[in-house]
Amino acid sequence: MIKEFMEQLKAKNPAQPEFIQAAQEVLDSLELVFKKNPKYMKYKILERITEPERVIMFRVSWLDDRGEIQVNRGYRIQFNSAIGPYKGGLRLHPSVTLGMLKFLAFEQVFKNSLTGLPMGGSKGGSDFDPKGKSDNEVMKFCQSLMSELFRHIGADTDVPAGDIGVGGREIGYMFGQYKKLVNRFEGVLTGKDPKWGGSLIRPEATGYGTVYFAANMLATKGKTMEGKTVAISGSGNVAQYATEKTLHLGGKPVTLSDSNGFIIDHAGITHEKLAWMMDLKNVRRGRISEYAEKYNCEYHEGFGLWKSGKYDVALPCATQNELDGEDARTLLANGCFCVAEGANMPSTPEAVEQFVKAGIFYGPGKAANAGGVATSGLEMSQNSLRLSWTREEVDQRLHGIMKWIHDQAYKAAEQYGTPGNYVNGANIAGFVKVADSMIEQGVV
Ligand code: NDP
Ligand code: 2IT
Repeated sequence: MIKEFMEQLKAKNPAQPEFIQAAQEVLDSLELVFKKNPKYMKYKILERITEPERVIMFRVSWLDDRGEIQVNRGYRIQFNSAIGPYKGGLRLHPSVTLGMLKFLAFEQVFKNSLTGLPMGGSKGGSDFDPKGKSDNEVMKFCQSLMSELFRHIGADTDVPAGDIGVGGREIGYMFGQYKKLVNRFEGVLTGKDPKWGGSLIRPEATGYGTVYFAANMLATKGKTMEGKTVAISGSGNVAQYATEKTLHLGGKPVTLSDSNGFIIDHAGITHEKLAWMMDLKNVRRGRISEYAEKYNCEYHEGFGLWKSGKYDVALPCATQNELDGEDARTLLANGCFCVAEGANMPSTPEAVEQFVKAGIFYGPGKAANAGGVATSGLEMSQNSLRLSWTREEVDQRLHGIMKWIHDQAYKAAEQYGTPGNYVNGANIAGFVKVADSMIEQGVV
């Protein structure tokens, strides 16, 4: 049944390999649910849940510093609003296509449902490459993007946030333009600076949440992060705070990467080295190779990080499909027993299969990295209340939400006869709430 449906989905969505990959993974888990609950067939939930409610594509023209006209393509995929206003990040990267954003928006639907907060799923962005652009050019681009996007979003309609290539600076430029256009100060974006409506802990939340999720999985067998050697990929927002939380919990982070290569610091990345790296990446916008020069450690070009040594825990925090079947086999052969995904769909289907078969603690992105969007949900709540919670209060809530997500996924996996399989658990727990809400709201 799922096989036939996937054939139709592929025919309907040619040249969208990431979307098909994400859908296949979710649907494989749902076979178990459909057998138990035929109502989802009757209500054509598969057909409806794989079709975005709305796709917006638009031209983004702007003037670069030389006065030349540049043209990019902007997108917003409003995938599902059954349980709340659309919610999801904006990605700025040259690899952005419609299919890429459809995969991310689709994942977001289930992830947001898992958080227990009232948020639908969406994603957007552009093929604009922020690398090598001046602040002025980034501002011009963000303003142009928002001069179209503003009419499709709103605090109760669709609330974008950051993702690859979108951090505090970009959110600031977009928020300024939105406010000017609508003449309203509202919580239309999350990841804002705390001076103008942002939540404390939102920058930290995805990375912190990923490590909390890993710790929750380990705790089911009485283990902790203490003393574990941890491989982390990426060096952006998620990787930075995954590194910090690993240190807080007594682990030893030893790797980081960017799109050029990776470093291995056998002595361990300390708080001081991390602070230097964050300045390198967030302020000076340099390359990770400079870390190796500064701290005299190994640097390798390319993507060999997962095969580069013996790691107890792996936290992929860079991008989709960055860890393949061979990487997974090598990690397992070298004794890795815990993988928590800070990035969205970083493991290829073959890698996922290896991890699940080996029965290690494997936390898929839609569960393990949900702390970011969950804290965005907390930012929305604070904006609605017109007050701000303390760091401690937000962190405590984040802790509670990550435990809730873990337990939901853990229980659903058990209930459907695949104990310890967080892939099935997360997909099923995320799906049921959205699907039942869709049925209750009629054929719309
Ligand atoms: P950033 O832009 O801050 O950092 C991205 C990092 O990944 C950089 O080190 C970047 O290297 C590397 N990277 C990006 N694309 C590629 C690529 N194609 N190949 C190799 N390396 C790459 O993004 P985030 O840290 O915010 O996002 C990282 C991942 O986490 C993404 O999958 C994102 O969807 C996911 N995520 C983010 C959340 C958030 O709140 N920000 C929430 C949940 C998930 P370089 O600088 O060289 O490009
Ligand atoms: O993939 C993700 O969950 C994000 N990029 C964060 C989305 C959000 O709305 O905070």
